[in-house]
Amino acid sequence: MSRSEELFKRAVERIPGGVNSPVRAFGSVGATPRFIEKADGAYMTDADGKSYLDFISSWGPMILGQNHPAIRESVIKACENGLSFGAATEKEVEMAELICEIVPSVEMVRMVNSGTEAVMSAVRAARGYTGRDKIVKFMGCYHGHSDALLVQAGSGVMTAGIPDSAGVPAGCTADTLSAVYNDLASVETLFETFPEEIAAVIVEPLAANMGVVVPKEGFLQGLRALCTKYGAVLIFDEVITGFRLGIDGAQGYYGVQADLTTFGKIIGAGMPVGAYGGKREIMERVAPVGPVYQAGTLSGNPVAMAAGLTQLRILKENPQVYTDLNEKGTWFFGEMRRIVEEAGKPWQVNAEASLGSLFFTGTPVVDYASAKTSDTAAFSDYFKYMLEKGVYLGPSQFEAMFLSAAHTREELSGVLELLADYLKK
Ligand code: KE4
Repeated sequence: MSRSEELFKRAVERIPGGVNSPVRAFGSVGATPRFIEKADGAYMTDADGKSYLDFISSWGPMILGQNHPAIRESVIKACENGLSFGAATEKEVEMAELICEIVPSVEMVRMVNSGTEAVMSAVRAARGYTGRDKIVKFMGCYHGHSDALLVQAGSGVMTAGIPDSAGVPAGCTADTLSAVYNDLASVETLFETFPEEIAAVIVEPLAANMGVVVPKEGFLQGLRALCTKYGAVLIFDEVITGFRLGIDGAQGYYGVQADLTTFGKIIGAGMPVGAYGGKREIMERVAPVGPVYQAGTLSGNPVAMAAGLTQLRILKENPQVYTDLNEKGTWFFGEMRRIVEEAGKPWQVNAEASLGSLFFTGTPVVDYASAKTSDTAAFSDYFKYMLEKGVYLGPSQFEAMFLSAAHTREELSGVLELLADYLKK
């Protein structure tokens, strides 16, 4: 029995599914999860000493690669001053100033401890600011596990095939309206039906939790216009895209400004960090200056801020990182598409910048319904083949591949060869 199998056997006794987050369980791909011992650059090494080229990057945070020396050193240095104070610190001011400097639509920002918290808080701020109750989300988008957002969600919810979570009272989702990603008419209909009741529209500006689904031309611009017309808050959930598509995220990449934006992942560089921010007039409704309550013992934790500040400063001071990363992504996913076509397979490769997904369906994937036409059994077979060959993909058809600055073209060429061999099977 491998160490991972031994550890998994123990884990399932004391942790639901043996994991602290469902997408790690490998349940949907029918394999034993690998228990990871360490990671460096583009590689992770499991408890049995086997190394994998890593396409998870901790689900996005490790854009510069794992175990980056400067980030590691900043964490160690911060630890020497203590781990947490429950009091204001200079690093929180620096982080807030840096985010507001980098993202033009963000005038004020509040740190929290996860993307879930960031989204939950942003939705509450939008409701408090507008005095309205309803929110619009898109089927297949995932915004963390707060009650109101667990409606036809993507990521682990979609992977598990549970359209909505048990344990969420009907009242918690009664004001959550679902629209179709890339379908502006589905949003317009909701606004026409509830012209003065919709507090916010929340969207992944580049969807990455039903696999990668790229916004159609005009989709984001249309959401911006509808929210402005009806006085609703446009929330961009940039937990994945923030500081990934470019230094100013999807807003800079697609040229559409949100009223509120949620962040996570990259801003913590692997430490537990989330944030929400945007228009001053909205954020000043948040306690203690306003009536919208939100709090957190470890929010703005100085060690986590040290990690995030180091990563964001490296990204801000080295724009070439994005040029190289996005060119690498365009090449890699373009090659994947070419190899799939040359193999005569109908599969779809959706990609944008350093994010991409191979969907096992002949249907163009533009929304939740088309993503769900994918053959998840075929994906599982592909996943296990790649894992055996030392390539660690997200263990779900409905997750993205994340490239980092640490992935070399030589290593990626090796993955493309494995894909070509696999498709010949
Ligand atoms: P967290 O609470 O997991 O930090 O963030 C929730 C969240 C919010 N918004 C978006 C767009 C997200 O992608 C996420 C979390 N992403 C998943 C991966 N698709 C996290 C992985 C997991 O659940 O273990």
